[in-house]
Amino acid sequence: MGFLFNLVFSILTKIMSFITSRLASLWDGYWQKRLDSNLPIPPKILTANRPTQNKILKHLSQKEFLAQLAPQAVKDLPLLSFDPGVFDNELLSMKLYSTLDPNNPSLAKEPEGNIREGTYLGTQVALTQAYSRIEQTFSALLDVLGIEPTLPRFISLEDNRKLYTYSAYPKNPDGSWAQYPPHLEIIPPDQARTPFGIFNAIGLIETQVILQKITPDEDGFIGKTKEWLLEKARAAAFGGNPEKGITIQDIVDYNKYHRKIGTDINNGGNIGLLDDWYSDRRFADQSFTGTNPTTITQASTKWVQDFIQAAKAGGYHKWVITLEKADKKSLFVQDGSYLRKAVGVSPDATLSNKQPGGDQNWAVGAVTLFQLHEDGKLHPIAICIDYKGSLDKSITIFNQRLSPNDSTAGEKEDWPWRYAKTCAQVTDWMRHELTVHLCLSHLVEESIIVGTNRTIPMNHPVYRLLSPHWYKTLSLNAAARASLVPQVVADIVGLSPDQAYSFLREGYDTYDFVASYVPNDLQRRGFPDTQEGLKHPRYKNYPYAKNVLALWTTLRTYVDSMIRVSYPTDASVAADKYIQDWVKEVQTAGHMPSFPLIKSIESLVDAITMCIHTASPLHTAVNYLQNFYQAFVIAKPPALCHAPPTMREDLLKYREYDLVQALPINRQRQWLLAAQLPWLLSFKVDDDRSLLNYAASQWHIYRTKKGEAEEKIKDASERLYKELQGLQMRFWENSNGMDKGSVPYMVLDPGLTAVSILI
Ligand SMILES: *[C@@H]1O[C@H](CO)[C@@H](O)[C@H](O)[C@H]1NC(C)=O
Ligand SMILES: CC(=O)N[C@H]1CO[C@H](CO)[C@@H](O)[C@@H]1O
Ligand SMILES: [Fe+2]
Repeated sequence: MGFLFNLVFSILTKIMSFITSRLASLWDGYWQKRLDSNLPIPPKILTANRPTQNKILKHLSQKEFLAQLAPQAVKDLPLLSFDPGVFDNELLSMKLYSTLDPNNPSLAKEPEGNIREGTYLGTQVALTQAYSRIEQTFSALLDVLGIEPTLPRFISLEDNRKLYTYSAYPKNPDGSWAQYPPHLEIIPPDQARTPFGIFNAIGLIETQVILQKITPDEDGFIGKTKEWLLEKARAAAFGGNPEKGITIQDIVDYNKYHRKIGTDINNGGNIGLLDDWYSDRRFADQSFTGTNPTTITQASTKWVQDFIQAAKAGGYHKWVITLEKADKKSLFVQDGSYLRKAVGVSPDATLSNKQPGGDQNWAVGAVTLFQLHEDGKLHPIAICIDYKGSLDKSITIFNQRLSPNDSTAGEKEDWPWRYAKTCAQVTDWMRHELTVHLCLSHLVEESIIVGTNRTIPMNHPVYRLLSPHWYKTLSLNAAARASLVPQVVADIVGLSPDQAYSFLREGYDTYDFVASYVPNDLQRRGFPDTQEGLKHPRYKNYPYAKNVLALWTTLRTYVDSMIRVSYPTDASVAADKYIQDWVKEVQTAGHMPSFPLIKSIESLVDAITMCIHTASPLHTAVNYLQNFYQAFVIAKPPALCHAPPTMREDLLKYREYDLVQALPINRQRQWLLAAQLPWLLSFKVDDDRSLLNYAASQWHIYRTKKGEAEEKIKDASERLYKELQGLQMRFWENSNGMDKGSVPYMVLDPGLTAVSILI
């Protein structure tokens, strides 16, 4: 009996495993199916690591999460190390490194390698390496100047003031507008006395040569992909459907098989792999958990009235009734209406840009009205596609779906509405990349770094508390200013370079340091400023708010303990000459009048917490999801590729063809740059540069030190580690607490949160 049972059981097991393996190979076969034999073969590494929709949407189980969680006790965390030479080696092997004669920079030899013949992967690698090269050039340059030295040096405050000067702002000495907010001026007045002249030339030539190489011209790159696209267009034309051309589905399919290697926290997955990437739900969710979860704001009474008026004018009777009945507190906006003012043009100006050799792009300042329902679902109600001074002078359309519970069946084919959502994404692309990310995170931090270096000695407690959060920021920003913005961003947005710089300045000039403290910021945007308040189910899909507030509280507690080691009383803060100079310097030379007066422990702790928040949690939230939300370019394009409609009636007639025309679908260079930028900037932070590892490292340094102050620092570091480790678990819960089918939100996990702005 037992024998028979065993036999039957073993046969059944064999059959089962045969079926499973057949199924698996069928499944594999399905995924490995080539899209088109004309296309380049995706690199193996990509084929092996292809996140599916299910994988992307899967939250780790508690068991899985616990298995990879950092140890509870700081002493159990192994410290890791880091290898910066990797990219250099790859760059050398690709022969993309230009050879320069330091005595005569004009004798630059072009790199031997040429990306034109390169494969898709080659292009990715090359851009990364080029970027890394540029960044390293600036590091080396700053190193020579004594700024961000490879090995720490002690430099007196007096010398520091000579080294660190602010760039002119808001105008240059010649009267022209400054391009960027006040930043480190790296051209010393007397170039002859320093090796800077040569380094500067090298840096710039290298930057330009490499960027030219890796930004292929129209005929250059990914030959087979281009042929495939053209073939598609031709086939469609000859097949009698010329107006169809390439469809959005083609791009979706293409994205399945041809993506970049996963180097980010989502393993290379992107929103285009979700079947409903274009839906209202995914659109709305991005205001809460996308790359820019920081600007959704409760609608003012004026906005509500204006939109009700627009609903009446457009004949959307159901919306008029719904909006009049709605709790006004449930209405939120993403308000891009300030765009034209910010770039310095009149309310009815056309915003368009064509760089030499590039294509024409258009920019829009869209305003989106949302309703946040009691069950936590955020629903887009209406979109003004481009605000021109008032809603009645602009085009506004309303969603056909009144509630998030309405059927989603018609969403895919609702082309006018999809076009409007695309406009909103274009606006948010600019606002996110240029304002929130570059200006309010990278450049605000830099301005404070320069002010600190100019006023606070290196052995001062404030300097020691802040400097670990400034690792790499200055050289990285210098690289971004020299290359990324003028040579990449300028080419892909619908603003002229001057308009883009004006937009940056506006971001800086309207920045309010104190109002941006996390609790203040939540409050001013109409959200609760306590964990208790955020527990309401209404906020279940806004884990960014909960996580960033928790990090604020934790960091603030830590800063408070650290500051109290050196400052026993408010009077001791008020009497500290360096702190007082610091405030004055940032307010005046740094042109940040909202930087607070600091006369008490509280105000000092708040200001320092804000500096760390900006460098660490804020930057992490707005930086590391770029690949996921932007590499699939049509989901969030940087510009429109066709002029927006001027009449509402025209928009209402839009078909797929009109949307396709507005997307950079047939513009390879633009597509490549728009996909590369987020890919490049989303490289997952090295473990040893995380906030968690920072706490652990500091504890390791202080663990054996004796002395009252040292012990306090050791304890504060241990507490910080412990709290951050606890937050890992809470953030996992917050992520799981979202509605079913949400994209997990773990970007602020303290083990993934970068300690500084380093990319
Ligand atoms: C959607 O449906 C659910 C379940 O029936 C309900 O609880 C919720 O209130 C509805 N939401 C809206 C906004 O109508
Ligand atoms: C000499 C000096 O104080 N330099 C510091 C200025 O700020 C940068 C940014 O963190 C530090 O890395 C430097 O050490
Ligand atoms: Fe960044």
